[in-house]
Amino acid sequence: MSSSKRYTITAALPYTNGPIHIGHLAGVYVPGDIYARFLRLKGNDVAYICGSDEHGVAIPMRAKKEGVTPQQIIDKYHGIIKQSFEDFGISFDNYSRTSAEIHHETASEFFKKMYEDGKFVEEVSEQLYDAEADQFLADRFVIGTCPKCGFEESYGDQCENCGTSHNATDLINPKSAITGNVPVLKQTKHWFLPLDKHEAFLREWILEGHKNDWKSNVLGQVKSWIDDGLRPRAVTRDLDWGIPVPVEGADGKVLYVWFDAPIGYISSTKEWAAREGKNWEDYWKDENTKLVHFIGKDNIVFHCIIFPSMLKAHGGYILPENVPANEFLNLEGNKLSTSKNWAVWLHEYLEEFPGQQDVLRYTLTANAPENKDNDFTWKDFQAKNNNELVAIFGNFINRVVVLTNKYYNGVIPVPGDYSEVDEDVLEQLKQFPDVIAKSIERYRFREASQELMNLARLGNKYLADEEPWKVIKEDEERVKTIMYVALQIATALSIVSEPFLPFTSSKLKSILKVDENLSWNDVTEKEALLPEEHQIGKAELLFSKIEDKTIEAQIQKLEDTKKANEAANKEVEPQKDTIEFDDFTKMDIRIGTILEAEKVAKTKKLLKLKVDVGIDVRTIVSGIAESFKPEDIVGQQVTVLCNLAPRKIRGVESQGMILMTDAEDGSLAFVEPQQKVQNGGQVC
Ligand code: B3M
Ligand code: ZN
Repeated sequence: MSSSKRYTITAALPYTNGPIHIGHLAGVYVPGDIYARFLRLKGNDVAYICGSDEHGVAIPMRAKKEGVTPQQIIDKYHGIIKQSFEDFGISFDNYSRTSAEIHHETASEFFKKMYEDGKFVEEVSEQLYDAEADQFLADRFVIGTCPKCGFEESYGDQCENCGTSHNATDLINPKSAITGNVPVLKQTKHWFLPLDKHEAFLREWILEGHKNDWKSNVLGQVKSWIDDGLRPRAVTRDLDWGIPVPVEGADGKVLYVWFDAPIGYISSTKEWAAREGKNWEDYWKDENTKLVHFIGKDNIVFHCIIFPSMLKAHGGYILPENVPANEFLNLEGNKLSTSKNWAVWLHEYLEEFPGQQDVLRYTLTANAPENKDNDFTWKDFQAKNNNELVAIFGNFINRVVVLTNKYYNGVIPVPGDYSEVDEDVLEQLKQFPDVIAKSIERYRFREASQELMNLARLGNKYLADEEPWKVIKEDEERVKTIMYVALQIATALSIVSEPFLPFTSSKLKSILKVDENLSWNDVTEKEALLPEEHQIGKAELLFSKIEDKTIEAQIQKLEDTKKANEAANKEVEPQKDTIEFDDFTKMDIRIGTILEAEKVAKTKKLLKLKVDVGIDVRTIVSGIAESFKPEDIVGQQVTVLCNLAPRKIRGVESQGMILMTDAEDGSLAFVEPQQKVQNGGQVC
């Protein structure tokens, strides 16, 4: 890749219906950031563009769920998302939002030009309608069976299971997501993008033109859609949340979110260019500019088929050079899910692991789902940190800085003659920038991150083999050369780590007091990255070991989430067989108070309780140890079935039963009186 080109890099606009989680980061934002940072380091003109996707049915649905307005939802999550990206070092040149005026204008103009050029098909057709909700059903307002893969929870516009995109009327057994009703058909007018008319162009441009440089997972999906036959897609909706359709006869209709959102890349670029005194058209209309879209696989159809067809139909725009879509990241073996809260949320990670952004960046890159779905586990996160970042990268740097300060007060020594090993190590060092660059240029960020770690391994092994701490006793001149070589490797690491580990790179550059003008190419071209007599700073740890208890706490947090999900989705038990009143009167149910509680030895679930039931104080064994600590429930008022025949449980005679129920978070809850009741109070 020759230098000083112009790049427009876009990252999928996150819906503002929830926070960012590690799946978004691994799939889209970290790879996009590595690519943007690398291209800047190589001297290119880069615009890394993103923003919040604030229209679409997902927003009013979330608003309804939280009992607030859609505007309150987008303001809440736009703020959380924007801040968390900044704090995580995602170096967007602009992060806008599709509720911004500039976007409404840009998307409206885009639609109007296509409309006036006759690029849409205007059609009155029968669409799904929920009479009770008085709402046409599109996108996430309707759930049904995907006509392509049979997934039974496909949305009206897209199936998250197979990624395919369809019209709501294609769904099998559709159901309203608002009322659960079976929708009826009702006539309404919409404007359709005739994708079928773009088939020849798409085949030529992608399946021929990019068959050698686009990822196989992307080409595979695009080919299957084209081969299945492209059909006209409605680009307007009967909704009150979105950008009003800017033509006559479109009252009550808005642009389909997947029509307006990709145009959000353009409006965000315009917003940035105006602020920076640049010409936005250089980034979207100049054939020399390279446009690259970073997305997850569920967005391939929109970025490879629909948006390029829009750009082509509108005219005057460049088309994407590449769309290196990633597959999905799972979490501890389960699919990440915003709705089920099964996720590691970025804003929570930043709070719980302060200053450790790069640990997550590195782990998500080293395990990125680049060609197949992959799994994030907290154990692996700990291993990547402790065994690679701490034990290799951090250990090497710490030795170099500590020894340079110890032997030379931090002043770079003048080296003597190089040994063969020195020559070889310095020769290998010069190869790394190109090796890493080639992987990045081919969107192989996992591979690139391992080459970065190999550079740290080279330094670590060189020091371990040369053992300056031993040689210093008999050959001080030799140690000067060893430390000089090691310092060149450390400086190289500070430069080539920047795309992957920006926080570490910055810290390391300040420890070594590296010249900010040192570039990526200098690592290969310059003889000395740190000149003799240069003064470095004091040692600071770059990474710290992550202890088991920290990881166990995160795993427990997920376990608790899982229990809460199961409880929230638990089917209500059907009613038991009818009993006679006399059957009920046989039960003697009283209010009692727990006086003592202790664990039953060698059991996980059992507590042995002393309970004052008014009649007497008795021993009752209860399976509540996983929900309560003994010391926390002394004094708790409880409901007790007193005349249950006594029975021995793990050697303890239990005289009665404490009545319990399932709490929302999946734990157990006492059935306790609404106010203090005298022990022995009868329940009837
Ligand atoms: N808002 C993200 C998603 O489908 C979607 C991307 C828009 S990029 C223009 O999860
Ligand atoms: Zn499907």
